[in-house]
Amino acid sequence: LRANIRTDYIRYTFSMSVLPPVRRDRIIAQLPQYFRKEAALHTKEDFNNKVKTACQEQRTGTVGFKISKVIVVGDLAVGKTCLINRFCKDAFDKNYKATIGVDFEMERFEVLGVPFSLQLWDTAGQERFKCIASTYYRGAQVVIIVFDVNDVASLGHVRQWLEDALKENDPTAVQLFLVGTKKDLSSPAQYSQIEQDALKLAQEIRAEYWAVSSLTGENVREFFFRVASLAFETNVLAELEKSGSRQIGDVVSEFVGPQPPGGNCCCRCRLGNFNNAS
Ligand SMILES: Nc1nc2c(ncn2[C@@H]2O[C@H](COP(=O)(O)OP(=O)(O)O)[C@@H](O)[C@H]2O)c(=O)[nH]1
Ligand SMILES: [Mg+2]
Repeated sequence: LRANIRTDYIRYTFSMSVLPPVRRDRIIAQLPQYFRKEAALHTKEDFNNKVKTACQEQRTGTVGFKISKVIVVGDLAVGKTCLINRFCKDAFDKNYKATIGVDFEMERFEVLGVPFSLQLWDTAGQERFKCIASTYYRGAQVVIIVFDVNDVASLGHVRQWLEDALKENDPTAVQLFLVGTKKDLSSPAQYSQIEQDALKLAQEIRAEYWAVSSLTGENVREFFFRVASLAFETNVLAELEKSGSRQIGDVVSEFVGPQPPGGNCCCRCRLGNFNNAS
């Protein structure tokens, strides 16, 4: 406990004295809405009341020092790096990273007045060889699986990416997003066709579905704000539960898509279809 307090103190001192204020365009005061109601992690219009109260009363414990790990996976060339660059640098297709191994970007937010950071991990092309190191996956709170809306095969590989990511994580604790990229390249007719399949898959694996274009920027900011908000909300609720002030019966995340057979479920259901198929 003593060591914890000390680390928190150091982090606090560090954040107070070294870090610049959060960018004005990273301030979240209202819950950003889902993209499609059929495949949303939850459909509430506002942040959980307990979370709002805790933030108002500054009872969010260590959440203000917390950094949530977000990993981005998916086939090579579906647009993972461009998606991260569009959000973090507001640029498209610049070669910011010519590194070997893995790399991450830090994005600092302020949610309901509380500082909150996302650590966005991007691969350096190892997905080409299907050999992403387990350290890349480990400890992820959010898993973003990316596919190209113009490439049906990349959607077909989503379950494999999910299985790889969940091997290293507690599947019940992971918040999952399925993101279709390069929306600018598809006609409305083509897009709506693949969206049907993507929504169905998102419901099966209990992911929140989004479609974006990193080229035009469509939905990119909205998407990451939603990720930050839901991750934050979950962290505050967990913190409240830890401190015992949460009442039994509260729901942290309520998935609204059809429930997979077998009722209440977590990872087994997420992977069930895949395992059956193989
Ligand atoms: N038209 C269009 N092209 C994109 C988009 N996102 C990525 N690309 C292109 O797709 C290719 C692969 O992108 P990249 O981000 O490197 O894919 P990664 O391998 O998944 O990281 C690049 O040539 C990008 O210019 C997009 O939203 N629209
Ligand atoms: Mg890349």
